[in-house]
Amino acid sequence: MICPSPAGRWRGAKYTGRLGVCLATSGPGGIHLLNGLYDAKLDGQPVLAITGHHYHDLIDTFGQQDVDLDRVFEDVAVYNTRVMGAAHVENVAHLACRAGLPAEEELFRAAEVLNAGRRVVILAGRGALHATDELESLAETLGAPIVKALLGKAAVPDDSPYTTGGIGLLGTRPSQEAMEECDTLLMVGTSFPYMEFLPEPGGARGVQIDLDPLRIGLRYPVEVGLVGDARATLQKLLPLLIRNEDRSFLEKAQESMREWWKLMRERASRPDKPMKPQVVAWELGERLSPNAIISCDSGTITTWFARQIRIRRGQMCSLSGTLASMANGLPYTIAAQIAHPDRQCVAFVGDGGFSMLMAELATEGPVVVEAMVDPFEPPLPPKTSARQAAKFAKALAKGEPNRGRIALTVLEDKVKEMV
Ligand SMILES: Cc1cc2nc3c(=O)[nH]c(=O)nc-3n(C[C@H](O)[C@H](O)[C@H](O)COP(=O)(O)OP(=O)(O)OC[C@H]3O[C@@H](n4cnc5c(N)ncnc54)[C@H](O)[C@@H]3O)c2cc1C
Ligand SMILES: Cc1ncc(C[n+]2csc(CCOP(=O)(O)OP(=O)(O)O)c2C)c(N)n1
Repeated sequence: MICPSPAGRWRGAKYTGRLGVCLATSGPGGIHLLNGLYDAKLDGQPVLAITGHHYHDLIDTFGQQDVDLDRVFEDVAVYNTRVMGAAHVENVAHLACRAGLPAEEELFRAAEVLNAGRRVVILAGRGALHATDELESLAETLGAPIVKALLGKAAVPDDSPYTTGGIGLLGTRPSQEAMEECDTLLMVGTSFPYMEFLPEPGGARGVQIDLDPLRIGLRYPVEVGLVGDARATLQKLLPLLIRNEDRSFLEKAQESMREWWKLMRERASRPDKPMKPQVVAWELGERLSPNAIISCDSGTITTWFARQIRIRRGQMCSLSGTLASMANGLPYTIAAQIAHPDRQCVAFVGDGGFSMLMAELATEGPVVVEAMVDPFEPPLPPKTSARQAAKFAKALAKGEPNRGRIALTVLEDKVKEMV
Protein backbone atom coordinates (compact mmCIF):
# COMPACT_ATOMS: atom_id res chain seq x y z
CA MET A 1 0.00 0.00 0.00
CA ILE A 2 1.19 3.48 -0.79
CA CYS A 3 -0.41 6.48 0.78
CA PRO A 4 1.07 9.94 0.91
CA SER A 5 -0.65 12.67 2.81
CA PRO A 6 -0.67 16.16 1.28
CA ALA A 7 0.58 17.50 4.29
CA GLY A 8 4.39 15.15 7.16
CA ARG A 9 6.05 13.85 10.08
CA TRP A 10 7.56 10.54 10.88
CA ARG A 11 10.73 10.71 8.93
CA GLY A 12 11.64 14.32 8.79
CA ALA A 13 9.50 15.94 6.05
CA LYS A 14 9.16 18.97 8.34
CA TYR A 15 12.90 19.44 8.69
CA THR A 16 14.08 18.54 5.19
CA GLY A 17 11.42 20.05 2.95
CA ARG A 18 11.49 16.71 1.12
CA LEU A 19 9.10 13.78 0.97
CA GLY A 20 9.07 11.85 4.26
CA VAL A 21 8.85 8.07 4.05
CA CYS A 22 7.74 5.57 6.66
CA LEU A 23 7.44 1.82 6.65
CA ALA A 24 5.35 -0.51 8.77
CA THR A 25 4.40 -4.16 8.93
CA SER A 26 0.85 -5.37 8.48
CA GLY A 27 -2.08 -5.03 10.90
CA PRO A 28 -1.12 -3.30 14.16
CA GLY A 29 2.15 -2.04 12.68
CA GLY A 30 0.22 -0.16 9.99
CA ILE A 31 -2.40 1.11 12.42
CA HIS A 32 0.41 2.59 14.50
CA LEU A 33 1.27 4.99 11.66
CA LEU A 34 -2.11 6.68 11.79
CA ASN A 35 -1.45 9.37 14.41
CA GLY A 36 1.74 10.45 12.66
CA LEU A 37 0.07 10.47 9.26
CA TYR A 38 -2.84 12.57 10.49
CA ASP A 39 -0.31 14.96 12.03
CA ALA A 40 1.41 15.16 8.63
CA LYS A 41 -1.84 15.68 6.79
CA LEU A 42 -3.07 18.42 9.11
CA ASP A 43 0.26 20.29 9.05
CA GLY A 44 0.58 20.02 5.26
CA GLN A 45 3.63 17.75 5.00
CA PRO A 46 4.18 15.14 2.24
CA VAL A 47 4.65 11.57 3.46
CA LEU A 48 4.79 8.26 1.64
CA ALA A 49 3.68 5.41 3.88
CA ILE A 50 4.37 1.81 2.90
CA THR A 51 2.86 -1.06 4.84
CA GLY A 52 2.87 -4.80 4.53
CA HIS A 53 -0.10 -7.13 4.21
CA HIS A 54 -1.11 -10.68 4.91
CA TYR A 55 -0.46 -13.53 2.43
CA HIS A 56 -2.91 -12.78 -0.38
CA ASP A 57 -4.54 -16.21 -0.28
CA LEU A 58 -5.23 -15.82 3.44
CA ILE A 59 -6.85 -12.36 3.32
CA ASP A 60 -10.27 -12.27 5.01
CA THR A 61 -9.96 -15.74 6.46
CA PHE A 62 -9.73 -14.68 10.11
CA GLY A 63 -5.97 -14.89 10.11
CA GLN A 64 -3.56 -13.17 12.46
CA GLN A 65 -2.94 -9.42 11.92
CA ASP A 66 -5.25 -9.38 8.91
CA VAL A 67 -6.48 -5.77 8.90
CA ASP A 68 -7.88 -4.12 5.77
CA LEU A 69 -5.38 -1.26 5.80
CA ASP A 70 -6.68 0.12 2.48
CA ARG A 71 -9.86 1.07 4.27
CA VAL A 72 -8.13 2.19 7.44
CA PHE A 73 -5.97 4.66 5.45
CA GLU A 74 -8.75 5.89 3.18
CA ASP A 75 -9.40 9.10 5.08
CA VAL A 76 -5.83 10.12 5.90
CA ALA A 77 -4.40 9.55 2.42
CA VAL A 78 -4.72 11.71 -0.69
CA TYR A 79 -3.72 8.68 -2.71
CA ASN A 80 -4.14 5.16 -1.44
CA THR A 81 -3.68 1.85 -3.17
CA ARG A 82 -2.82 -1.80 -2.61
CA VAL A 83 0.29 -2.90 -4.50
CA MET A 84 -0.51 -6.10 -6.37
CA GLY A 85 2.95 -7.03 -7.65
CA ALA A 86 6.43 -5.68 -8.37
CA ALA A 87 5.50 -4.19 -11.76
CA HIS A 88 2.70 -2.23 -10.12
CA VAL A 89 5.11 -0.36 -7.84
CA GLU A 90 6.62 2.04 -10.37
CA ASN A 91 3.32 3.40 -11.62
CA VAL A 92 1.69 3.89 -8.26
CA ALA A 93 4.81 5.32 -6.63
CA HIS A 94 4.92 8.05 -9.28
CA LEU A 95 1.25 8.82 -8.85
CA ALA A 96 1.58 8.92 -5.09
CA CYS A 97 4.39 11.47 -5.18
CA ARG A 98 2.99 13.90 -7.75
CA ALA A 99 2.03 17.44 -6.70
CA GLY A 100 0.70 20.52 -8.60
CA LEU A 101 1.92 24.18 -8.40
CA PRO A 102 -0.55 26.93 -9.27
CA ALA A 103 0.59 30.19 -10.81
CA GLU A 104 0.21 33.50 -8.95
CA GLU A 105 -1.85 36.36 -10.30
CA GLU A 106 -3.30 39.72 -9.37
CA LEU A 107 -0.01 41.09 -8.11
CA PHE A 108 -0.88 44.64 -9.07
CA ARG A 109 -4.18 44.60 -7.18
CA ALA A 110 -2.40 43.24 -4.13
CA ALA A 111 0.20 46.01 -4.35
CA GLU A 112 -2.57 48.60 -4.61
CA VAL A 113 -4.22 47.42 -1.40
CA LEU A 114 -0.92 47.22 0.48
CA ASN A 115 0.31 50.62 -0.74
CA ALA A 116 -2.95 52.20 0.45
CA GLY A 117 -2.58 50.75 3.97
CA ARG A 118 -1.26 52.99 6.76
CA ARG A 119 -1.19 50.32 9.46
CA VAL A 120 -0.37 47.03 7.75
CA VAL A 121 0.21 43.79 9.68
CA ILE A 122 1.90 40.75 8.15
CA LEU A 123 0.81 37.36 9.51
CA ALA A 124 3.44 34.79 8.50
CA GLY A 125 3.19 31.03 8.87
CA ARG A 126 4.77 27.73 7.99
CA GLY A 127 4.47 28.44 4.27
CA ALA A 128 6.84 31.42 4.69
CA LEU A 129 9.61 29.59 6.61
CA HIS A 130 11.89 29.86 3.58
CA ALA A 131 11.12 33.55 2.95
CA THR A 132 12.86 35.27 5.89
CA ASP A 133 14.68 37.94 3.87
CA GLU A 134 11.61 38.70 1.76
CA LEU A 135 9.41 39.06 4.85
CA GLU A 136 11.87 41.47 6.45
CA SER A 137 12.11 43.56 3.25
CA LEU A 138 8.34 43.63 3.10
CA ALA A 139 8.10 44.77 6.74
CA GLU A 140 10.71 47.47 6.15
CA THR A 141 8.93 48.77 3.04
CA LEU A 142 5.43 48.77 4.52
CA GLY A 143 6.44 49.78 8.05
CA ALA A 144 4.55 46.66 9.09
CA PRO A 145 5.11 44.38 12.08
CA ILE A 146 5.36 40.64 11.35
CA VAL A 147 3.15 38.46 13.55
CA LYS A 148 3.98 34.74 13.49
CA ALA A 149 1.64 31.74 13.58
CA LEU A 150 3.23 29.04 15.73
CA LEU A 151 4.31 26.75 12.89
CA GLY A 152 5.94 29.83 11.39
CA LYS A 153 7.91 30.67 14.56
CA ALA A 154 11.18 30.39 12.62
CA ALA A 155 9.94 32.41 9.64
CA VAL A 156 11.77 35.42 11.07
CA PRO A 157 14.03 35.26 14.14
CA ASP A 158 12.65 36.58 17.42
CA ASP A 159 15.38 39.23 17.60
CA SER A 160 14.30 40.69 14.28
CA PRO A 161 13.24 44.33 14.79
CA TYR A 162 10.22 43.62 12.59
CA THR A 163 8.46 40.89 14.56
CA THR A 164 6.03 41.01 17.44
CA GLY A 165 6.34 37.22 17.89
CA GLY A 166 3.44 34.83 18.19
CA ILE A 167 -0.32 35.25 18.13
CA GLY A 168 -3.22 33.55 19.88
CA LEU A 169 -3.49 32.26 23.40
CA LEU A 170 0.24 31.52 23.38
CA GLY A 171 1.06 34.74 21.56
CA THR A 172 2.24 38.15 22.66
CA ARG A 173 0.40 41.29 23.68
CA PRO A 174 2.06 43.43 20.96
CA SER A 175 0.84 40.96 18.28
CA GLN A 176 -2.68 41.14 19.63
CA GLU A 177 -2.57 44.94 19.74
CA ALA A 178 -1.21 45.12 16.19
CA MET A 179 -4.11 42.95 15.02
CA GLU A 180 -6.60 45.13 16.89
CA GLU A 181 -5.24 48.35 15.40
CA CYS A 182 -4.29 47.42 11.82
CA ASP A 183 -6.13 48.67 8.73
CA THR A 184 -4.67 46.03 6.37
CA LEU A 185 -3.80 42.37 6.95
CA LEU A 186 -1.40 40.46 4.71
CA MET A 187 -1.34 36.71 5.39
CA VAL A 188 1.63 34.78 4.00
CA GLY A 189 1.68 30.97 4.10
CA THR A 190 -0.63 30.60 7.06
CA SER A 191 -3.94 29.00 7.95
CA PHE A 192 -3.72 30.20 11.58
CA PRO A 193 -6.91 28.69 12.99
CA TYR A 194 -8.01 30.96 15.86
CA MET A 195 -10.02 33.56 13.99
CA GLU A 196 -10.99 35.47 17.13
CA PHE A 197 -7.43 36.82 17.28
CA LEU A 198 -7.67 38.28 13.77
CA PRO A 199 -9.36 41.63 13.03
CA GLU A 200 -13.16 41.63 12.83
CA PRO A 201 -14.16 40.71 9.25
CA GLY A 202 -14.35 44.02 7.36
CA GLY A 203 -12.26 45.76 10.03
CA ALA A 204 -9.17 45.58 7.84
CA ARG A 205 -8.50 45.06 4.14
CA GLY A 206 -7.13 41.60 3.43
CA VAL A 207 -4.51 40.16 1.08
CA GLN A 208 -3.31 36.55 1.22
CA ILE A 209 -0.51 34.52 -0.35
CA ASP A 210 -0.90 30.74 -0.23
CA LEU A 211 0.16 27.78 -2.30
CA ASP A 212 -3.25 26.17 -1.92
CA PRO A 213 -6.20 27.98 -3.54
CA LEU A 214 -8.56 26.30 -1.06
CA ARG A 215 -6.90 28.22 1.79
CA ILE A 216 -7.50 31.69 0.31
CA GLY A 217 -10.03 33.64 2.39
CA LEU A 218 -10.48 30.66 4.69
CA ARG A 219 -9.80 32.45 7.99
CA TYR A 220 -10.23 36.08 6.98
CA PRO A 221 -12.04 37.63 3.98
CA VAL A 222 -9.49 38.93 1.47
CA GLU A 223 -9.78 41.30 -1.46
CA VAL A 224 -6.85 39.70 -3.26
CA GLY A 225 -5.59 36.12 -3.07
CA LEU A 226 -2.24 35.31 -4.64
CA VAL A 227 -1.92 31.60 -5.27
CA GLY A 228 1.72 30.61 -5.33
CA ASP A 229 4.86 29.99 -3.32
CA ALA A 230 5.40 32.60 -0.59
CA ARG A 231 9.00 33.44 -1.43
CA ALA A 232 8.57 33.54 -5.20
CA THR A 233 5.39 35.63 -4.89
CA LEU A 234 6.97 38.10 -2.44
CA GLN A 235 9.93 38.53 -4.76
CA LYS A 236 7.52 39.58 -7.50
CA LEU A 237 5.41 41.74 -5.20
CA LEU A 238 8.22 43.67 -3.50
CA PRO A 239 9.23 45.83 -6.52
CA LEU A 240 5.60 47.00 -6.80
CA LEU A 241 5.45 48.33 -3.25
CA ILE A 242 6.04 51.92 -2.18
CA ARG A 243 7.82 52.68 1.07
CA ASN A 244 5.41 53.74 3.81
CA GLU A 245 6.98 56.89 5.26
CA ASP A 246 4.75 56.76 8.31
CA ARG A 247 6.81 54.56 10.64
CA SER A 248 4.69 55.13 13.75
CA PHE A 249 2.78 51.81 13.62
CA LEU A 250 5.97 49.76 13.37
CA GLU A 251 7.73 51.89 15.97
CA LYS A 252 4.87 51.45 18.44
CA ALA A 253 5.03 47.68 17.94
CA GLN A 254 8.80 47.78 18.51
CA GLU A 255 8.38 49.74 21.74
CA SER A 256 5.68 47.30 22.97
CA MET A 257 7.99 44.42 22.09
CA ARG A 258 10.78 45.83 24.27
CA GLU A 259 8.29 45.90 27.16
CA TRP A 260 7.11 42.37 26.34
CA TRP A 261 10.63 40.93 26.40
CA LYS A 262 11.26 42.69 29.70
CA LEU A 263 8.20 40.90 31.10
CA MET A 264 9.23 37.55 29.61
CA ARG A 265 12.74 37.94 31.04
CA GLU A 266 11.27 38.81 34.44
CA ARG A 267 9.01 35.73 34.38
CA ALA A 268 11.96 33.61 33.34
CA SER A 269 14.33 34.77 36.04
CA ARG A 270 12.25 34.24 39.16
CA PRO A 271 14.11 32.33 41.84
CA ASP A 272 10.84 30.62 42.99
CA LYS A 273 10.83 27.04 44.24
CA PRO A 274 9.51 24.87 42.67
CA MET A 275 11.08 26.36 39.57
CA LYS A 276 8.81 28.16 37.09
CA PRO A 277 8.56 26.34 33.74
CA GLN A 278 9.36 29.63 32.00
CA VAL A 279 12.84 29.51 33.57
CA VAL A 280 13.62 26.17 31.91
CA ALA A 281 12.42 27.34 28.50
CA TRP A 282 14.32 30.62 28.65
CA GLU A 283 17.57 29.06 29.85
CA LEU A 284 17.33 26.34 27.20
CA GLY A 285 16.71 28.94 24.50
CA GLU A 286 19.78 30.89 25.59
CA ARG A 287 21.97 27.78 25.36
CA LEU A 288 20.82 26.30 22.04
CA SER A 289 23.36 26.05 19.22
CA PRO A 290 22.98 28.66 16.47
CA ASN A 291 21.64 26.00 14.10
CA ALA A 292 19.73 23.86 16.62
CA ILE A 293 16.48 22.11 15.72
CA ILE A 294 13.95 22.19 18.50
CA SER A 295 10.77 20.10 18.57
CA CYS A 296 8.02 20.75 21.06
CA ASP A 297 5.22 18.55 22.33
CA SER A 298 1.56 19.37 22.99
CA GLY A 299 0.51 20.50 26.45
CA THR A 300 1.28 23.42 28.72
CA ILE A 301 4.87 22.89 27.53
CA THR A 302 3.78 24.46 24.24
CA THR A 303 3.15 27.77 26.00
CA TRP A 304 6.67 28.05 27.36
CA PHE A 305 8.12 27.00 24.00
CA ALA A 306 6.03 29.61 22.18
CA ARG A 307 6.73 32.45 24.57
CA GLN A 308 10.13 31.95 26.19
CA ILE A 309 12.29 30.23 23.58
CA ARG A 310 13.69 32.95 21.36
CA ILE A 311 14.26 31.40 17.96
CA ARG A 312 17.38 32.61 16.17
CA ARG A 313 18.23 32.90 12.48
CA GLY A 314 19.49 29.51 11.32
CA GLN A 315 17.52 27.49 13.85
CA MET A 316 14.48 25.36 12.99
CA CYS A 317 11.55 24.38 15.15
CA SER A 318 8.23 22.60 14.87
CA LEU A 319 5.42 20.89 16.71
CA SER A 320 2.23 18.99 15.95
CA GLY A 321 0.37 22.16 15.07
CA THR A 322 -3.02 21.26 13.76
CA LEU A 323 -3.54 17.73 15.11
CA ALA A 324 -1.95 18.90 18.39
CA SER A 325 -0.97 15.34 19.16
CA MET A 326 1.08 14.49 22.23
CA ALA A 327 4.21 12.35 21.88
CA ASN A 328 5.41 14.01 18.68
CA GLY A 329 8.35 15.88 20.24
CA LEU A 330 10.69 12.92 20.71
CA PRO A 331 10.07 11.24 17.31
CA TYR A 332 10.34 14.63 15.56
CA THR A 333 13.74 15.04 17.24
CA ILE A 334 14.92 11.59 16.23
CA ALA A 335 13.83 12.34 12.65
CA ALA A 336 15.59 15.73 12.76
CA GLN A 337 18.81 14.10 13.98
CA ILE A 338 18.68 11.50 11.21
CA ALA A 339 18.07 14.19 8.61
CA HIS A 340 20.71 16.55 10.08
CA PRO A 341 23.32 14.43 11.92
CA ASP A 342 25.63 17.42 12.50
CA ARG A 343 23.08 19.68 14.14
CA GLN A 344 21.96 19.88 17.75
CA CYS A 345 18.43 18.41 17.98
CA VAL A 346 16.40 19.02 21.13
CA ALA A 347 12.99 17.73 22.25
CA PHE A 348 11.18 20.11 24.59
CA VAL A 349 8.49 17.85 26.05
CA GLY A 350 6.31 17.28 29.10
CA ASP A 351 6.64 14.13 31.17
CA GLY A 352 3.34 12.81 29.76
CA GLY A 353 4.25 13.18 26.10
CA PHE A 354 7.76 11.92 26.76
CA SER A 355 6.66 8.75 28.56
CA MET A 356 4.25 7.83 25.74
CA LEU A 357 7.12 7.06 23.38
CA MET A 358 10.01 6.91 25.82
CA ALA A 359 11.19 3.58 24.39
CA GLU A 360 12.26 5.47 21.26
CA LEU A 361 15.18 6.78 23.30
CA ALA A 362 16.92 3.49 22.61
CA THR A 363 17.28 4.70 18.91
CA GLU A 364 20.08 7.51 18.94
CA GLY A 365 22.38 8.24 22.38
CA PRO A 366 20.35 11.31 23.36
CA VAL A 367 20.59 13.16 26.68
CA VAL A 368 17.57 13.60 28.96
CA VAL A 369 17.41 16.71 31.11
CA GLU A 370 14.62 16.48 33.69
CA ALA A 371 13.33 19.77 35.07
CA MET A 372 10.96 19.65 38.06
CA VAL A 373 8.75 22.70 37.64
CA ASP A 374 5.85 24.40 39.40
CA PRO A 375 2.80 22.27 38.51
CA PHE A 376 0.42 25.11 39.45
CA GLU A 377 1.68 27.65 36.90
CA PRO A 378 -1.25 28.05 34.43
CA PRO A 379 -0.73 29.20 30.84
CA LEU A 380 -2.47 32.58 30.55
CA PRO A 381 -3.38 34.67 27.50
CA PRO A 382 -1.24 37.66 26.56
CA LYS A 383 -4.08 40.06 27.52
CA THR A 384 -6.71 38.85 29.98
CA SER A 385 -10.18 40.32 29.53
CA ALA A 386 -12.61 40.60 32.49
CA ARG A 387 -14.74 37.91 30.81
CA GLN A 388 -11.79 35.52 30.54
CA ALA A 389 -10.83 36.17 34.18
CA ALA A 390 -14.39 35.48 35.34
CA LYS A 391 -14.56 32.25 33.29
CA PHE A 392 -11.16 31.17 34.62
CA ALA A 393 -12.37 31.74 38.22
CA LYS A 394 -15.61 29.89 37.48
CA ALA A 395 -13.75 26.92 35.96
CA LEU A 396 -11.48 26.72 39.00
CA ALA A 397 -14.41 26.96 41.43
CA LYS A 398 -16.29 24.23 39.58
CA GLY A 399 -14.09 21.48 40.94
CA GLU A 400 -10.41 21.88 40.05
CA PRO A 401 -8.84 20.12 43.04
CA ASN A 402 -5.82 22.44 43.11
CA ARG A 403 -7.80 25.65 42.69
CA GLY A 404 -6.42 27.28 45.83
CA ARG A 405 -2.80 26.70 44.82
CA ILE A 406 -3.42 27.79 41.21
CA ALA A 407 -5.23 31.00 42.25
CA LEU A 408 -2.47 31.78 44.74
CA THR A 409 0.20 31.22 42.07
CA VAL A 410 -1.54 33.61 39.65
CA LEU A 411 -1.85 36.21 42.40
CA GLU A 412 1.78 35.83 43.50
CA ASP A 413 2.95 36.11 39.87
CA LYS A 414 0.95 39.30 39.34
CA VAL A 415 2.21 40.88 42.57
CA LYS A 416 5.82 40.06 41.65
CA GLU A 417 5.34 41.51 38.16
CA MET A 418 3.93 44.72 39.66
CA VAL A 419 6.72 45.01 42.20
C1 LIG B 1 -1.05 23.03 22.61
C2 LIG B 1 -1.05 23.87 21.37
C3 LIG B 1 -1.40 25.21 21.45
C4 LIG B 1 -1.36 26.02 20.32
N1 LIG B 1 -1.61 27.36 20.44
C5 LIG B 1 -1.33 28.17 19.39
C6 LIG B 1 -1.37 29.59 19.52
O1 LIG B 1 -1.69 30.15 20.57
N2 LIG B 1 -1.02 30.33 18.44
C7 LIG B 1 -0.65 29.77 17.24
O2 LIG B 1 -0.29 30.48 16.30
N3 LIG B 1 -0.67 28.44 17.08
C8 LIG B 1 -0.98 27.63 18.12
N4 LIG B 1 -0.92 26.28 17.95
C9 LIG B 1 -0.71 25.74 16.59
C10 LIG B 1 -2.01 25.93 15.76
O3 LIG B 1 -2.94 24.93 16.12
C11 LIG B 1 -1.71 25.86 14.26
O4 LIG B 1 -1.17 24.60 13.91
C12 LIG B 1 -0.74 26.95 13.80
O5 LIG B 1 -1.13 28.22 14.26
C13 LIG B 1 -0.73 26.97 12.28
O6 LIG B 1 0.40 27.64 11.85
P1 LIG B 1 0.54 28.02 10.32
O7 LIG B 1 -0.57 28.88 9.94
O8 LIG B 1 1.93 28.51 10.15
O9 LIG B 1 0.48 26.58 9.60
P2 LIG B 1 -0.68 25.89 8.73
O10 LIG B 1 -1.99 25.94 9.40
O11 LIG B 1 -0.12 24.55 8.38
O12 LIG B 1 -0.75 26.81 7.44
C14 LIG B 1 0.29 26.88 6.52
C15 LIG B 1 -0.25 27.46 5.24
O13 LIG B 1 0.84 27.70 4.36
C16 LIG B 1 0.49 27.22 3.06
N5 LIG B 1 1.76 26.92 2.39
C17 LIG B 1 2.54 25.82 2.53
N6 LIG B 1 3.65 25.94 1.80
C18 LIG B 1 3.60 27.16 1.21
C19 LIG B 1 4.49 27.88 0.35
N7 LIG B 1 5.65 27.37 -0.05
N8 LIG B 1 4.11 29.11 -0.05
C20 LIG B 1 2.90 29.65 0.32
N9 LIG B 1 2.03 29.00 1.14
C21 LIG B 1 2.38 27.77 1.58
C22 LIG B 1 -0.43 26.04 3.30
O14 LIG B 1 -1.25 25.81 2.18
C23 LIG B 1 -1.22 26.53 4.53
O15 LIG B 1 -2.38 27.25 4.16
C24 LIG B 1 -0.99 25.44 19.07
C25 LIG B 1 -0.67 24.10 18.98
C26 LIG B 1 -0.67 23.31 20.12
C27 LIG B 1 -0.23 21.87 19.99
C1 LIG C 1 -2.03 11.49 21.68
C2 LIG C 1 -2.72 12.51 22.56
N1 LIG C 1 -3.34 12.10 23.70
C3 LIG C 1 -3.95 13.01 24.50
C4 LIG C 1 -3.99 14.34 24.17
C5 LIG C 1 -4.71 15.37 25.09
N2 LIG C 1 -3.68 16.13 25.87
C6 LIG C 1 -3.16 17.27 25.43
S1 LIG C 1 -1.97 17.92 26.43
C7 LIG C 1 -2.14 16.63 27.52
C8 LIG C 1 -1.28 16.56 28.75
C9 LIG C 1 0.19 16.76 28.43
O1 LIG C 1 0.97 16.49 29.55
P1 LIG C 1 2.54 16.54 29.50
O2 LIG C 1 3.08 15.83 28.30
O3 LIG C 1 3.07 16.09 30.83
O4 LIG C 1 2.88 18.07 29.25
P2 LIG C 1 2.50 19.35 30.14
O5 LIG C 1 1.11 19.74 29.79
O6 LIG C 1 2.62 18.95 31.60
O7 LIG C 1 3.50 20.37 29.73
C10 LIG C 1 -3.14 15.75 27.09
C11 LIG C 1 -3.54 14.52 27.83
C12 LIG C 1 -3.34 14.72 22.97
N3 LIG C 1 -3.31 15.99 22.56
N4 LIG C 1 -2.70 13.79 22.21
